[in-house]
Amino acid sequence: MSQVSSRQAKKLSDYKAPEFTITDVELSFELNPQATKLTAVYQLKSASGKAGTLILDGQELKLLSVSLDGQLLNADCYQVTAEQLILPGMPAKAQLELNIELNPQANTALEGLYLSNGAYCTQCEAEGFRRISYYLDRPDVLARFTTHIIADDTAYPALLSNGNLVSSTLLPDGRRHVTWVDPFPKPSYLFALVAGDFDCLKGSYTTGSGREVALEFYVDKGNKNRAQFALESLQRAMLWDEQRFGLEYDLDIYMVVAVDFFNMGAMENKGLNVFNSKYVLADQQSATDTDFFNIESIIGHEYFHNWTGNRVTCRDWFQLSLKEGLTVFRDQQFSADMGSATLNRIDAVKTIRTAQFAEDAGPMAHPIRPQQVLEMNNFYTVTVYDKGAEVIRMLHTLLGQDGFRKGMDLYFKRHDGQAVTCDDFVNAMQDANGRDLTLFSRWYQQSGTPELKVHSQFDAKKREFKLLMQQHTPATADQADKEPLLLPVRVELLAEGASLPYLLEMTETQQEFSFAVSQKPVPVLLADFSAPVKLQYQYSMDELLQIARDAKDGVARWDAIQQLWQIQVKAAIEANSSGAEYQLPAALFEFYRQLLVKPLDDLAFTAELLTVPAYDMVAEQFDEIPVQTLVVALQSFQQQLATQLAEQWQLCYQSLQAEAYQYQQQQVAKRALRSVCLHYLAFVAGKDELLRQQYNSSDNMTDQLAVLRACRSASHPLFAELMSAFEQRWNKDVLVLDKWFSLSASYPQPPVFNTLEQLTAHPQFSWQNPNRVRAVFGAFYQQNPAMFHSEDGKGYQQLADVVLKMDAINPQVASRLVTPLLSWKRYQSARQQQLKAVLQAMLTRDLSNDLYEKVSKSLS
Ligand code: 0A1
Ligand code: ZN
Repeated sequence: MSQVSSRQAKKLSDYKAPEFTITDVELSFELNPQATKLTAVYQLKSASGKAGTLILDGQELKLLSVSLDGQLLNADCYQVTAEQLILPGMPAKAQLELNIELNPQANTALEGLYLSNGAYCTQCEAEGFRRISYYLDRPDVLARFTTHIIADDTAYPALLSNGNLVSSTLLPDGRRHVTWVDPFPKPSYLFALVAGDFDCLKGSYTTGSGREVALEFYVDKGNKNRAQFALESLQRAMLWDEQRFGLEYDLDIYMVVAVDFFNMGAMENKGLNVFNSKYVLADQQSATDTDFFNIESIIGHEYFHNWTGNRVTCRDWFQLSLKEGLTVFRDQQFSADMGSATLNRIDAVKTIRTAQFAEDAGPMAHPIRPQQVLEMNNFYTVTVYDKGAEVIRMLHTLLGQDGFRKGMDLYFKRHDGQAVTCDDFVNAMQDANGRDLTLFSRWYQQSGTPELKVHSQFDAKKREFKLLMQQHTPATADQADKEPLLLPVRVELLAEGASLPYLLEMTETQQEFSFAVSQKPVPVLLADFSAPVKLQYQYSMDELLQIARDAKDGVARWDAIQQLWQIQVKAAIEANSSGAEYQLPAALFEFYRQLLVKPLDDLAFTAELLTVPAYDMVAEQFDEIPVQTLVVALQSFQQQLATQLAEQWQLCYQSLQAEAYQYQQQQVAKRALRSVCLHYLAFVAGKDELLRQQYNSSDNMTDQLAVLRACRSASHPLFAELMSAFEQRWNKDVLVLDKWFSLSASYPQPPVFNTLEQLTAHPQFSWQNPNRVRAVFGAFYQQNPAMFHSEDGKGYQQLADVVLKMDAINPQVASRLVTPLLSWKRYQSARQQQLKAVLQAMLTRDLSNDLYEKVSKSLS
């Protein structure tokens, strides 16, 4: 656990270029579970050409010896602290050799070198390399790496690292010695090593310029078939990046290793990606359509990092969005091209409106380029990633596809092989397009969610329609003063059955835009969610229904329905306060009835329109969230829709017959609509047979899980029976069992507290494995608002206990799990007290920096 002295926040404004750099690194690992020996040899160079003090980062390392230019140093020639190795009088050019011992088996934080089900594996981003060796562990030190791995040949036939394999020798003692050389200079965070006994699925890809690249997927024994889809996704991603951005892969081999123990989704180590196995392994029996989608998108994401992140990397960690915002933007464009652009966009909007807006409104608010950080791992956030992608997307909107491409080309031309800043990226966009982006750059400095208030005026005589717009960004926890931003606002004007599109650029606090029209139009504002803001405009119910029917932009049509639901929620809360039960208006039933009788051509979009918004989408609209009222209202809406349109759900369901499973867009869309129908049918009495029938007869996980989810949402009596069958069927397949863990933890009734205890006692549950912990407790707080926020505070206490337990095992996981407890200011006073009490109790403990940063901020 960290000492008080290490709780030193780092600031962007303190950035200094390093005094020494490392040009070449040679690492030799002799693997052993408890005592791995590492010899690290660095070629060092001082930037100024002068001798000086070299300070290397290091954590939890056992340093055995230090040699300088071949001479063993006495221990009094250097100083070792908890986080540094300090070497005074370092010559301007030198070779430094370190001998270190590591204990991968004891590493439960999963940073540095650790064991995942017996296989060695590393995770170095952001600052994990310092848990492998003392180093200049910062992204602006780029070195060529050579890696030797020595391990028992029978137990660890696969010995992998970055770059190309240059030799492999069997030693007389039965161990193998392999050597990998990565010709591309890279920061330490992109280093990786893997050693294990895997099945390997092989493929290849021929680049546009005719080079053949070997593709290798390393997975647990017996899982080779489940990696096929990931391999094909990689081939699609490689082709897409050539076609869309002219970017080719640059090594002879690209490897992906799937491991069970992983803190995040995946990691883009040069030439050797390490993936959480849930984002590699899939087949129709064990994975849902959403799983397939996520695999393609994350495989794409990590591959796209090879240029946006690896070839051009970050100068410092404050610039994280340089690679992450841009790479998320690129993976979103890829997914849009592989499937439905509208549905992908809707998903991105949901993420921003729920998690990102909540982050802006909470104690951890930060700009996409944070200015101050205690623990870097806390800044792999929806703000840096997803709002970062929105900022890139706005550039794309402002410059157009061709202008954006010109900017990308210039960015690579200028910065290939460098570690740069977000300003360098914006400058490339600016210079390639001859456009001043100074005002736009504020998006990188300013945190918070802008509110965009719009009024309209119509002058029939002048035949003029005006939009009066005001922008205002409320203060955030980290920043009191806000300035106006450049907002690209897409608008459609609907009149006489036609729709006219405009792109407005708002640059001031207040602005007026006029349009020559012959009739009063209905304005479709912020079409395509063209800027990550909260829009306020007084729409009537009829206008929203018209937009839902007639707007050109699918996102705007969906958004109109979202706004309709928000109106219903507010009305239900009002009715509730006077003790009445709120009935949904006839016009809404009618709209739904028509959609069901005659679904749109795009069935997935139809399904999306027919879905009542989730709790978190609705909750985010409230400064003070009325938890139970919202839960009750949303449940009642679903019940009313289910009952009123029971016959239509049934007919629509029957019209969509299941076919032999394929992961293919039309089929995915059809299953999505079937699942929505089934969801409502679970709220209607007498549908047991239908539910059971789908569960038993379907040939794929998507349709089976749809039954379980429907039963869970409706608290249907069949739930227990089907869940037990599911558990028996998948007991040995822990990745699939995670779905069962999550469903169990999200059952919206009080027995869930006992269930949570049983789940953590399940033979397949492990506190050491982040996937298991997230499957249970992530689902509990994300998908079970009724129980997480239960009146007696039991849900909060439950999560707080788990967070503390996890902090001793894996601080990164603990720190992510604590998030829902931090926003105590958003609840009514009884809940505020309960939440504050658990946070205060936490702060009396010896916390990791990860957890301390968040908990202390939330209470300050
Ligand atoms: N760069 C990876 C995400 C990642 C970040 C941190 C990690 O460990 C602390 C692991 C992975 C990505 O964007 O995919
Ligand atoms: Zn990334």
